[in-house]
Amino acid sequence: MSSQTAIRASLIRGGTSKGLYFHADDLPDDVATRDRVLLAAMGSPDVREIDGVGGGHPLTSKVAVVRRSTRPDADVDYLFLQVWPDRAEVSDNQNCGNLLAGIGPFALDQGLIEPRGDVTSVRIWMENTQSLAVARIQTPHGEVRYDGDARIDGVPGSAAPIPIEFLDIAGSTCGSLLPTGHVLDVVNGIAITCVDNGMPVVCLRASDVGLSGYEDPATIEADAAVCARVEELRLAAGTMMNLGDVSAKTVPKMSLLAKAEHGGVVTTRTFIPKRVHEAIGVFGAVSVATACLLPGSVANELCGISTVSGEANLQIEHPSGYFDVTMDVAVSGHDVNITSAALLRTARLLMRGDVYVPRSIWSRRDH
Ligand code: NQM
Repeated sequence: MSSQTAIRASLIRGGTSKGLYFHADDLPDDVATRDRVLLAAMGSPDVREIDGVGGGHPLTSKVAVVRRSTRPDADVDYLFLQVWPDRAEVSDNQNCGNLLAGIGPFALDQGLIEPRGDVTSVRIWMENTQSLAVARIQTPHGEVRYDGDARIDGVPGSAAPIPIEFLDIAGSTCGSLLPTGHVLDVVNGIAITCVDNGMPVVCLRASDVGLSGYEDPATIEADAAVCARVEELRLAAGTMMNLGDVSAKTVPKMSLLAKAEHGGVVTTRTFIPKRVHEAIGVFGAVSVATACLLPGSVANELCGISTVSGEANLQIEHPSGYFDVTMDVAVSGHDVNITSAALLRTARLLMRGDVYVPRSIWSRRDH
């Protein structure tokens, strides 16, 4: 008998992240056992994740669990799990819009749904935030097409475009778009805007913590005093955003803003939360773009956009380029409602097969 348990899995780049994608049925039902299996598969805890397939960074230590949906409005359900590289912890407290880009290709590839013509719309129920996304996947000749000429910043080369649309993500984690009830709060003397349009994010001026906002991620991570100050703000903001004690949580994200440098609306450096993102998360970008449209927010003051009803295209600058977000905006009096958001991602299947974990961690016969 083999000393290892083989588990069906695919390794997929989704947007600017990378992770293992599983059928829910191939993992243990018991959450504690499932988490031990995922930690072993990724090689956590170990900063290099040398004894697993994780990449030693939160952006490359991710898992998607997918099943056929029983909901009438969805094709598949998607649960995102963040596997911490450096500590033995698996967290479901946030969503991931980057791995989301790989869900349609995975579901089609694995026969969880059938292709429908040259482009298949896949309706995805995002379990972490209890909200829907629709991703349009290129399926000429009944197969997922991965090559194409769509480019996203943070990924070399080009690939098939995957446009994704969200309808109802406002307040999906914190309960409301403005979880503190205000567009502007002051914490430790620093003005912040707390927003949740798919991801809880705290926007603040980079200059308020002594940065220009144009530094590269490694320079910011090396500045222990800045990191401590940002974390202190995050802990305070987390409570104000109805998230409780966030010391062990991956939300809220902290987005340090400065005036746009390259023609976008604003420049961002985002703590996710202990590392600084090389780009920006998908829902993170949607939340920052939303803050840009809210009069009186830290972001709006920096970018000076006057909000109008209708379609708004916003380019959010980040350390490796731009993130384009398109939103439908409805303004009524002082209220600004974002009725939908859309963006472009790409994804690529990198490997399909079995990932192995020691049998002592999970023997499928115990399942
Ligand atoms: O905000 C990083 C990423 C993410 C999450 C993070 C994401 C999102 O870049 O939707 O995609 O903020 O933890 O994958």
